[in-house]
Amino acid sequence: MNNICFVTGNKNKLREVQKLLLSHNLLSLEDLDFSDDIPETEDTIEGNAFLKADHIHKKFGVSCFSDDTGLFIESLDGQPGVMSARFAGSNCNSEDNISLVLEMLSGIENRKAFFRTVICLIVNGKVNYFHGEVKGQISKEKAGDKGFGYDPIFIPDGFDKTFSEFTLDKKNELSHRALAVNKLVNFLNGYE
Ligand code: ITT
Repeated sequence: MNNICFVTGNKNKLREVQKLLLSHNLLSLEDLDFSDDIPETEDTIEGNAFLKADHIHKKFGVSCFSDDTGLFIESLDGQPGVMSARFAGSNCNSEDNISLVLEMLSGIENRKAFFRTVICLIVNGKVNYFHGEVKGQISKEKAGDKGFGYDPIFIPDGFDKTFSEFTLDKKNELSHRALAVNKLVNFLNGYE
């Protein structure tokens, strides 16, 4: 298996993963000429990761994997969690989501949070999951212009700057996604 499709419509995720998965020829959804929306209707990130990979595996018969990621904030009872993409409403963007988080945390001292990524891999109908988590804090205001999504307000433990102030390579040294992708790479390297 040399070709593997990364089932994502998110170009930033694709850029991060392309730098980590060098042993295989990574196909994008564009390469498959697929641009439909795959509804994420499950109530867990594992469930949504499965829906995305299963859709493409069934439609094209290719080996593929998806990534579903959530930001879980302790003092918001784990929100936005599985709702991370649509936290501020169905047509919202990352700016809206960030504004809502900062508003909900206004005046709250406990700003602990973690990012969690679940990768769902499907090869020949067999399903495998790989997880990655990184703990940190939600900053009081946005900082940085790199990264995407909630990166401008997430400060990983052990650092004093947000993921948006990290280079892509530095984020890839410690992020939730990198931890999960490294497990995927180990699995794929032992596969053939
Ligand atoms: P695909 O489902 O097509 O892969 P998506 O952007 O919808 O792309 P998710 O459902 O996994 O991906 O993302 C949930 C939300 O979390 C979304 O708002 C992302 O911008 C955000 N997010 C995901 N990974 C992130 C990361 O590494 N840093 C910051 N925010 C992230």
